[in-house]
Amino acid sequence: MKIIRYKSNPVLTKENVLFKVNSIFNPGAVKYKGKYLLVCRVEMPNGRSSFVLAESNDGYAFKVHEKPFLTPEDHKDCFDYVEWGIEDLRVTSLNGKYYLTYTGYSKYMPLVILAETTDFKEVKIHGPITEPSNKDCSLFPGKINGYYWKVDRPSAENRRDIWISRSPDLIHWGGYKVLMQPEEGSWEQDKIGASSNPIKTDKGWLMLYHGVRGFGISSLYKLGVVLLDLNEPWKVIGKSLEPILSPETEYERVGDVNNVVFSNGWIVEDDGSVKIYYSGADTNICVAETSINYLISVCR
Ligand code: M1P
Repeated sequence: MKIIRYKSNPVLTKENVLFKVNSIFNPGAVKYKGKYLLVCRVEMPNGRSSFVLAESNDGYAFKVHEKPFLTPEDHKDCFDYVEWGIEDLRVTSLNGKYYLTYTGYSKYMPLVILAETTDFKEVKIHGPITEPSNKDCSLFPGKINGYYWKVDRPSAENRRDIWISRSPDLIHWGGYKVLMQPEEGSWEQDKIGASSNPIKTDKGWLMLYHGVRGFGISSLYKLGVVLLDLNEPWKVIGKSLEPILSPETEYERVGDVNNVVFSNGWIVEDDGSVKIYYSGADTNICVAETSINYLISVCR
């Protein structure tokens, strides 16, 4: 199975949200109690983002909750670092809990916030786990060599590469290494960033990422995939030679930011198929389907 866009995309637009928002996009995704759960970014009328939950029995028809799930104001102990919004959340199931990593925006520039929940009602906010500037943080869904691992993108001074680091407790991080750099002269040449949490396969950790290339005054955001070594996850052992998803349809080409496909959530089914939740043009939520086998096969 290649990548197949759902025929009724987008699955969510701002018209599905019961309170006033400018847009709904960039969702984290997880299966919770048999349901598909999206933790969606909603840009509020003041231009700052919060998160709202949307749930579905089949992965296509979603109902958005009536109230926001998490807002900047919920961050009592670290409000200064999220005052301008919280964005692009990734969900990772670890140790019987769901860990949430997302971007906090403020006058200090973006940094990564860690939080955890068991029920998607009560959230324990741990606060920043990076300094600014940093974003696009995903956790590996298990320990490797006795450590937790994360990928992210330090962004200060125009850094544009993905880094990997390790931690004994998810709070204190070190052992930083460059994992991937954008390939010069290609579709990803300007910058890259990790998508959702890597998936463990018998061939390696499968990781989705976005790559950006500027064209005139706009930038094209596309998706690629890499395979990382199972025991030494800082080693890239395979990489898609071309993007696996590019902006093509009207709902990916035209919106608040034109020509963007961006993903921070995917769900693997028991049969090895994968639902990639993504946004078109920073304006809606879409789903595309593929399989683990296909994604591995394009990594050379
Ligand atoms: O507009 C496309 C994306 O731009 C940014 O992506 P990056 O993480 O590469 O900097 C983010 O603002 C993201 O939310 C947005 O979808």
